[in-house]
Amino acid sequence: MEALDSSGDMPRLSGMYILYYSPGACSLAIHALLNELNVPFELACVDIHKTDNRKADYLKLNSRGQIPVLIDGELLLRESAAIAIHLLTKHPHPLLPAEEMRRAKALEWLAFCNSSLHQAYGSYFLLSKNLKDPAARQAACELAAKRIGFFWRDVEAHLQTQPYLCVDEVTIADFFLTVIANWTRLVEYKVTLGTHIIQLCNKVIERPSFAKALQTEEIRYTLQQ
Ligand SMILES: N[C@@H](CCC(=O)N[C@@H](CS)C(=O)NCC(=O)O)C(=O)O
Repeated sequence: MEALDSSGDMPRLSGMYILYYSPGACSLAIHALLNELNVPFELACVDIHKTDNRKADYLKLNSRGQIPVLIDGELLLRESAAIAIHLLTKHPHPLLPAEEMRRAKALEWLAFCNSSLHQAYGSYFLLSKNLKDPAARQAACELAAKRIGFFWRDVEAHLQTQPYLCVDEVTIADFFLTVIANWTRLVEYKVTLGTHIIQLCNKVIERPSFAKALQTEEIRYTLQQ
């Protein structure tokens, strides 16, 4: 799976989506969604751990150097929530319910996962990677980990009486939640995932679409309480 051709030009395959992804990153939710929708797509690996996303050819696609990018014909789309909504608008599916109230709640939880929760981990990773002074690093990372824990406690409380974020229906928000939960093993400080969160994630990873995406990206999925 090549990210780009050597000229840095964007590959265009007619009638096929192209997803630029990094293994296990937030792009995994889009990858699983494309499987779930059963639409033709091509994957292009841009491994953020190898800093492929900082290379000039990728920066031509996304000047922010972030994953994911979706190519849909002439459309180049960044921001995973926008990509998810675009795909689910083009290919209506229960992962984004049609009924107004349910749809609104699914979008609310998608926004929470994609902004608040994702960003809490993003802050932790940024600080842990870049702060060199050990005491400053410890203080900042502990604070960032506390914020992650705060959000997970809120989710766990919400799930006490229901299996998914939107009551009894799995939605795209659960896909994002499941991807992000797997980043917890990368946090050096104690972050507890409640039993209801783990049950939700286990149900999501059993879905053939999600399992296939994990297998393709060669991701080990391990949640610890
Ligand atoms: N709001 C963006 C966030 C994207 C994002 O932060 N992606 C991460 C991977 S999960 C990334 O590309 N990190 C590498 C970097 O920012 O340099 C989205 O949802 O698409």
